[in-house]
Amino acid sequence: MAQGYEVWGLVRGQANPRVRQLRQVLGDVKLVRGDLLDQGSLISAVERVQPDEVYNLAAISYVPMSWQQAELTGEVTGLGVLRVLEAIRVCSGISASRSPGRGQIRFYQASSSEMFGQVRESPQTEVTPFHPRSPYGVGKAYGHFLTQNYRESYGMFAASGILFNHESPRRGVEFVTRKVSLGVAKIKLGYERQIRLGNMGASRDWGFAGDYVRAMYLMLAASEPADYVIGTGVTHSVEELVSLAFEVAGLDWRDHVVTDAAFIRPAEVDRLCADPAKAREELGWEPKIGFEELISMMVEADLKLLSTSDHHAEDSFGPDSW
Ligand code: GDR
Repeated sequence: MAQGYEVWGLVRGQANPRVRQLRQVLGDVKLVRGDLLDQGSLISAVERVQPDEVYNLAAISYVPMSWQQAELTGEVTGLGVLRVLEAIRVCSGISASRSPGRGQIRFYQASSSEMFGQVRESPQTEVTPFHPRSPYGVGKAYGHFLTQNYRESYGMFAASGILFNHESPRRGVEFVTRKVSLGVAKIKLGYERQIRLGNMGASRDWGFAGDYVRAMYLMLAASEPADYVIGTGVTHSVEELVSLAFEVAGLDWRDHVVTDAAFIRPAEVDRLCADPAKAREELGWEPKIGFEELISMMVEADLKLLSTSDHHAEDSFGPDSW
């Protein structure tokens, strides 16, 4: 791709409908079968692809779903990390008595700001203690510690990016930024009149996914593996997000937004804010796109999507409620 990589994606299941979407968006990505619940399939995938780098971005990633399917979340979001690390370890012949050689497979784990949960300090750094508030956050904390542990136990090049919320027009419609940008576009074009939301008081450090993927790449290009907080350092409430998104379309959110208890979580993460100083100093990473630009980009992309086709975004990206 742009960096000269040959990129492989892991796909699971039989007749997975997302494969067609993936082909449309990312035609250059080669596909290999495998499942985070199936250790042997991951070993086969690593043997087949012979990767230089492995990025584990797979998870049950929608936080509310992790209460409904807590065990599955533990298996995929938590133990899935163990299975990927084991596949790399076994295929590379690494053991307690045999360290990785030169040119070893480099591993990136997608850790999450949800691990901080009920925050102990603000902004959050790589050493802020964890207090996850959902089965998802608990699963991510397991994967994070395991990545550190394989680095320390076996000397593997295993790095963990503690990424705060990262968004783009490709975001699934179940997440709040896209739910709002798509909802605004539907209201503007006269398809709908309301958006139903949960906790408008929650605050997040929202950044642009493209900037964050660059950070992942830089982590694996570094001379030593480490953990890095990736975020913008700027926090906004859901209400501010909503207000801005409606403003981009020339509308007033108060005329269209309704709160709905169905979207309130059993335990909430109230406020997250990153301190990305380590990534800036050690990786030279900085986000290029700020909150206003990001939300404008998403609203404008959805206005364009809905006005140029009869495309039903929900059908492509999953349900819009849980
Ligand atoms: P989050 O993202 O849980 O932070 O995890 P999400 O966009 O789902 O929620 C952000 C905040 O908005 C509040 N909220 C709503 N959220 C949704 N989805 N729908 C609503 O209607 C709504 N109303 C208010 C939520 O309560 C929450 O406080 C994301 C995911 O991508 C994770 O996988 C990732 O690890 C973290 O970001 C970093």
